[in-house]
Amino acid sequence: MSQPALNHLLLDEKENGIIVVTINRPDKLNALNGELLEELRSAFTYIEERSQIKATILTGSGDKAFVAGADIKELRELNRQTGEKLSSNGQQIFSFIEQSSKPVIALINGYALGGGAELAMACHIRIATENALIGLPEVSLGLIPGYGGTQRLPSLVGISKAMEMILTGSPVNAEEAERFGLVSSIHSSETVMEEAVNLAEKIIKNGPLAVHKAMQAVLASRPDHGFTKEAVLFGQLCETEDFKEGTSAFLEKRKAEFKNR
Ligand code: CO8
Repeated sequence: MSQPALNHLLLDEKENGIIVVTINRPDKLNALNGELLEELRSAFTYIEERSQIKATILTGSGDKAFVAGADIKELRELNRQTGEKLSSNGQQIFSFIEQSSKPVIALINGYALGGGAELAMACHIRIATENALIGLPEVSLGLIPGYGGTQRLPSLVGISKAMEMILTGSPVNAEEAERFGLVSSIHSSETVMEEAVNLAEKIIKNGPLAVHKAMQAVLASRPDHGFTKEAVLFGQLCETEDFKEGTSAFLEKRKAEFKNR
């Protein structure tokens, strides 16, 4: 089986059974456009099918960002129907990553915002660099998280902190993220990849069937009934003036003026 052709992802398959997947759109802080999302699906399908691969490390290129969110330029074009559809399609891709039979470690090297935080939360373990900033700023664009963030964040940090993060849109730094249980450890940017590899090696020494069943059992602790609701609500916001204003303001590099309609 050969690697899929990819424009925005780099796949580095090591001999020890670990693959490093790097999201590679550094000029846009690795923002997730539609093509990139589909490439994530292809890459994780390849990883699932290739028996030599035992664990994945997912990171962003450059030292500034893991992923700065969904591509706001593409979001601006959405309407109610396409918004709901895109949200539910992204949810499916992230759930596919979460349901992978092999562990996925998110190495958060800088900004993990919006869809980027949601992608990291769909991974099984998150570790961060000291400069990581993790948050769900969608409300500042007149939106809500639409790739499962409203469902995964509360199960990681509890309802009150999740509400605070989602309603203020303010990010947490690496230390706060570790304190709230959003990441499991923090490392310098020089050592973080080595730490991720050590962690993956420790896991893949164990029985792969047991590792897979353990991940399934842990994930079964989270209720999954809110994902559809999140996509519907996301779609509803895509037909509001506030959403047009929020996304336009970001692209025009100005402050949004919301009108509550
Ligand atoms: N989308 C598109 N372009 C982006 C994004 C993004 N999310 N983030 C950064 N960029 C671009 C900038 O526009 C800029 O491009 P250009 O050079 O062409 O002007 C380039 O990346 C570099 O960014 P900045 O100049 O802004 O870099 P700064 O260091 O000044 O700031 C920040 C870094 C603070 C990260 C800033 O870029 C920022 O605030 N980015 C947006 C963060 C954000 O709001 N993310 C959430 C997006 S919404 C979302 O993720 C929804 C997910 C759910 C979708 C569900 C269904 C569709």
